[in-house]
Amino acid sequence: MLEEIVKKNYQKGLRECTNEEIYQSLMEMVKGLAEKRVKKEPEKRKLYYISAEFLIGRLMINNLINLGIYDEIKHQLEENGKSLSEIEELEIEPSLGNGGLGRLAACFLDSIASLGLQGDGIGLNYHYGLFKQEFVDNQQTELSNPWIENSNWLIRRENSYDVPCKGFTMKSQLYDIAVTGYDNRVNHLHLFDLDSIDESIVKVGISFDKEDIQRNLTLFLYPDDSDKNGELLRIYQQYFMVCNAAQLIMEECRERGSNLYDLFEYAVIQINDTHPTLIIPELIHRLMKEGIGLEEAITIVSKICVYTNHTILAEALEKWPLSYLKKVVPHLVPIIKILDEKVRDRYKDSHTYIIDSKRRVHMAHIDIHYCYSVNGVAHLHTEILKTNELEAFFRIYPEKFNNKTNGITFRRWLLSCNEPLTEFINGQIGDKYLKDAFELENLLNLKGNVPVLEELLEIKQKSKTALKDYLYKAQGIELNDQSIYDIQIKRLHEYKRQQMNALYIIYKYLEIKKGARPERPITIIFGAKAAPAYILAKDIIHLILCLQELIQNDSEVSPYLKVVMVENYNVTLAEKLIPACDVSEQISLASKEASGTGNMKLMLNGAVTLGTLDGANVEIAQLVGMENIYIFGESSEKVMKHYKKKDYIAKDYYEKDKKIKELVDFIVSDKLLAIGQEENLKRLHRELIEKDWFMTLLDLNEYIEVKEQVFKSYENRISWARKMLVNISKAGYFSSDRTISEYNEDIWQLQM
Ligand code: 26V
Repeated sequence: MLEEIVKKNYQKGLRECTNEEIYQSLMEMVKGLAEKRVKKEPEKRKLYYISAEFLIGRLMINNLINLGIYDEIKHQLEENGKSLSEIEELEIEPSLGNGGLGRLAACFLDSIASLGLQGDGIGLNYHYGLFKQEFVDNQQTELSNPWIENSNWLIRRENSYDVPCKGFTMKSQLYDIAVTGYDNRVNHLHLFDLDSIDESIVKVGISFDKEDIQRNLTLFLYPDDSDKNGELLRIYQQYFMVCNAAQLIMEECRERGSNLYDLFEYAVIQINDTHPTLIIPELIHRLMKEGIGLEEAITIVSKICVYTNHTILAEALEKWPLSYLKKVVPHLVPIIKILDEKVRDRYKDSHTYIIDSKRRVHMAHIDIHYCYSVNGVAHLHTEILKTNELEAFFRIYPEKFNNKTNGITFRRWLLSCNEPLTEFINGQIGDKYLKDAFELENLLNLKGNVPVLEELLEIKQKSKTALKDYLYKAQGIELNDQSIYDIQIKRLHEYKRQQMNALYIIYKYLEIKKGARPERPITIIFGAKAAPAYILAKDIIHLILCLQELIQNDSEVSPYLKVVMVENYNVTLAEKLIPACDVSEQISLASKEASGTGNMKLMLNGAVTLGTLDGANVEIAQLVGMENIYIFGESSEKVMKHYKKKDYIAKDYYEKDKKIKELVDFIVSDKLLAIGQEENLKRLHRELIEKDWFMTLLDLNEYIEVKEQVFKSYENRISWARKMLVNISKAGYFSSDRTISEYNEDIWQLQM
């Protein structure tokens, strides 16, 4: 079939084609195959997963695997002297997400289709997505990241809707991306775009006129919201997304036979964090326009909307000033006020009000009152929601709260990114685990089999060498593949504590300077983007890059320690880094990481976790047992107590502990100041002593101690391989197929 398409397009054979021509033709073929698999007669009830982010990554290999033609195509290309992996490199990944939340949405779409459920995603078609990161003078700079330019996976549809805002009306244009299920149905990701978008208004880097909504709306994901215009633009984006979603959903449900009063039989809307929350007043508004009374409209909407909370960080819980909403969507304001009044009539506790005393609208409160399900994303996270952050709501609606521990799709995070490990597993236990991930537990029978454990070590070594080759080619980075790869890859945020890892590096550097060399060289790898307006996060990147340079140029230390911060960390890079990882850094301050999903991907690929009892790490620890994970740090309960009592004083740790003082002061040592910027380094130094809101110094000593233990136990290779094996075999629980089955059973109730 590929041959035919190539012939039609270029009048020549596969062998004569360039990789670019083959790539184009493969894409055409896959798009065609996928569309053929879309079910013509849909079931009644359908899921709509609305999210501001879908971090889908490259799609070619994933689609070939899911359509069951990967081996065939790979072989066919090889026969013609072509390499599928080289062709894959032509694909530019759309960066339609920041991190975990967006990637989770993408894994979920894969599992929904793979389980044969009828469910589409709805989001925005950002032309430049999240910024592209480059390092200049050891600082992060941001560039735009065009991905739609050449060939892409978008399919232009007929759908176009009016989106009325105060003073003007915008017109949308719908694009779809096929979501292929593994050996199953095909669903769609609907991405709405603005038909009057104008890419030419982007000037240098990622700057543009934030007030020119009718030309800028879908240019970037989460444009910098550090000022009022940035915040308004985000509200416009959110409204544009939900206004289109509401129209599409109502249109589709009517086509399937709904009279709108019975909407719950036709639709369930999963609200992914609070970004799509305006769908609630928007739907009420539209139902009322159809002649349905207010009370009835509220009841209908409350029967179809469900909400997932992904964070308890106060600064990330959206609260929009009512005045901003009046400026953007005045027609929704009376409805929001009514929703608030109904709450005030029923409940005394002012913590549950939608509009607070400062006239700010708490988006999560709209969701919790007017959705029929509220879920957290890991056991600990849900418990904290119930007993702390959302306690007042849990008292009113205990029946709404439930937990859905996150998961990852094994199609991408094992089959597609780690072929050697996939083959090893298939060889040992067959491939039943592809449909039932718990089957991976059969690997446990091999715990005592030394040759098998040795084979596992060889596979890891191969992936480490592959990463070394890739990073050299792609970024000119030189790795020692005989060193331990210790990896921390995630958004840059103080609560994730990359700065604690940096302080470990300082510790190790000083130790080596004193003559205490590690048994084996250590490579500490970071991948992280900092939000453009998040100054401290950028200071932390600066510190890491300065350490990288310092150590690189110090011949006493560089043979034993290397620091690498990869540029522009994204899904594509994650797929290369994860199979190669030995030690997985999951070191957030306990209670702050809602779940984490990188922790699951790394475990599945045979990395051993070094982490705190936070998010899903807690469940990983329970599954693998304490002998197969390295846990350190203050418990979430104690951390929360510190916050309540306000009794964590960073300065005390700094002043009373000579070692801590030495490490922290190194940030502003002559050596680092000679490399980096005084302003950044001094600010970070001051912050760690004067504030340290995420309690880095609290856990620092224990972190260093346990990390040293990790490196020591790495030297017992067979015992380490056993830990790897246990981690892989227990990862089945974290398949997103399991997560989605739970969502479906407990919340969505769609036909399988
Ligand atoms: C958003 C923002 C936006 C404004 C500035 C600061 C800030 C800080 C954090 C966030 C996080 C938004 C929600 C989010 O991405 N949560 C992540 O969701 C993942 C999937 O459930 C989960 O694994 C991560 O633990 C959680 O952080």
